[in-house]
Amino acid sequence: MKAQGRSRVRAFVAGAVGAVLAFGVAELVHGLYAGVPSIFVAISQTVIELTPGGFATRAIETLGQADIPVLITSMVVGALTVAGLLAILSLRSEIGALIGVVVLGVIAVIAAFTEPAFDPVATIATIVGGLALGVAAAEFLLRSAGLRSEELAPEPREAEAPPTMDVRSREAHARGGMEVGRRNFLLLSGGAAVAGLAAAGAGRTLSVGRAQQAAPRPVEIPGRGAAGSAVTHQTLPPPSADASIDAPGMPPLITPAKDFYLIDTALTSPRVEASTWMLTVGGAVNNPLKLSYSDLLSMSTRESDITLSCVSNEVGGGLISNGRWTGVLLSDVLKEAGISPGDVGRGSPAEQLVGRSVDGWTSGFKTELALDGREALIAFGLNGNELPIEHGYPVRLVVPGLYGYVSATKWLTEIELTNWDFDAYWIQRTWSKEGPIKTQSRIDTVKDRDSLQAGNVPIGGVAWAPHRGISRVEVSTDGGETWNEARLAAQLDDDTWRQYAYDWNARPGEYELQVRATDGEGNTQTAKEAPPHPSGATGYHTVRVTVA
Ligand SMILES: Nc1nc2c(c(=O)[nH]1)N[C@H]1C(S)=C(S)[C@@H](COP(=O)(O)O)O[C@H]1N2
Ligand SMILES: [Mo]
Repeated sequence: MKAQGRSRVRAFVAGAVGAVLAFGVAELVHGLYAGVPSIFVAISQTVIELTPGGFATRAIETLGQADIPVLITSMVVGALTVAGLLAILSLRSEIGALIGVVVLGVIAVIAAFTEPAFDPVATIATIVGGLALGVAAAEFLLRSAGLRSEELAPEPREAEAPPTMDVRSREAHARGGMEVGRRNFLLLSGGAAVAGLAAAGAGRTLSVGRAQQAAPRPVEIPGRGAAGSAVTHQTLPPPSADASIDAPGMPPLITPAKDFYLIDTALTSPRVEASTWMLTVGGAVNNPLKLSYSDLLSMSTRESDITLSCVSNEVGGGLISNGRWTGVLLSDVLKEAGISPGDVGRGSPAEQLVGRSVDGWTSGFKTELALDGREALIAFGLNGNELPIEHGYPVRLVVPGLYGYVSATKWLTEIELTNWDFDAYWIQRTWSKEGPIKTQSRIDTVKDRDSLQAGNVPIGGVAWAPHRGISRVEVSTDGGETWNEARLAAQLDDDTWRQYAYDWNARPGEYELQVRATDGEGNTQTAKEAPPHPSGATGYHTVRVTVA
């Protein structure tokens, strides 16, 4: 029994080491040649995509934040476990184990083929080669552990045997295999595992180095400033000073690109070349279009200040940022495609505008929202520079007033007009079909559990109700019993957040600070608390402080 247990452990180790080598080599090939996707990332990505809605949706929606380490760890543990179990299985049925390996290979191929861009021959070769190496290594370890001899010999006195450094120990030969002592088995497996990890590490380093984007370049529009053209390129003046309130902790009015919140389902951002990028505008349009990057830049462009927010943002959370976007009006492109407002009403075949990404991700919203005068953009610039890769380079959608999950497709490659039946990525995963951004406000200058000095304390932050604008912000210092009018910075745009501050004369005591905003239509945000799922969090941001 004991000997059998030990065989199993060794077989498991052999299989796991084989998996490390297989993934290590695949990762190294990926590092050396971008045409082969990271098989590990591809499989993890497929796991994300296949995870159904409900419980998992929040975890996935916020993958951009903290859950990647969790996912990677479970993927590694899962892969090693499967490989280890297959090696144990191979002790009884080599055919069974081999079938298992083939199944793994097929899964890897399918996963890799869902990656945006790859070289199929090299990818298959890498998967087959990696698996072959992994199997060979596991097989070698199984043999050197004496687990491939005709019958499993008991392991006599091995513990007492003096440790020996020669791999092909005589003692092992005597029993018909090439069994090595425990220490040598550990050395061999450890060495192979280290080699696999080194290959993986080298591959990662190479691919990360390749993915590093030079600092985003300034947006350059050929022909900007040319006289006598029907095409216009509208830029914005710097925000006026009165659009910002100066208080410690207040977020900048326009979020620097490097601080812009990041949410997507991509484990690694797709790399799309602007020179080969194409946008298809199709579906229920009269005049299907194919636009290159330079086609897009030869249309009228504009800058627009638009606050983007994630539906997963908790009350008081940071999944919201304000950008100065450069792009082409979605309505101009739809016009070129032969769409007019009369074509997109309820029940029409063009009722929904679906944005598709190179990675297959989709968003969808009422087409009429792109035609009602709001500055919905096909955007290629953020804060004067080209889009950062992780924010959708070269081109994405930005629609004022809608949460990102229904509208803000990054790495945009296709716009399809279709009827309302189609459900986009997060809708299939149980989030609301329509995603208007809810009126919300946040206290930034004071943090929960702060201990403050008595005296003047500015309670300030941001309030937002994009496309409706903010007309009023009130602050309570007594948990919502009474409310004080906050002063408002000038509204940069109805599509952006608005800064506010209330100058509080704080006296010693314990306080519950709250904020509430009223939008441009006169509706005050609801006090009713709701979680982000399925249509966005509500309730008042509450901060408890002690004043001494
Ligand atoms: N291709 C792609 N586009 C996407 C997503 C995604 O997962 N894939 N996530 C969306 C969501 S949920 C949000 S909130 C915004 C976030 O944009 P940002 O990362 O630039 O802030 O992008 C949207 N666009
Ligand atoms: Mo989102």
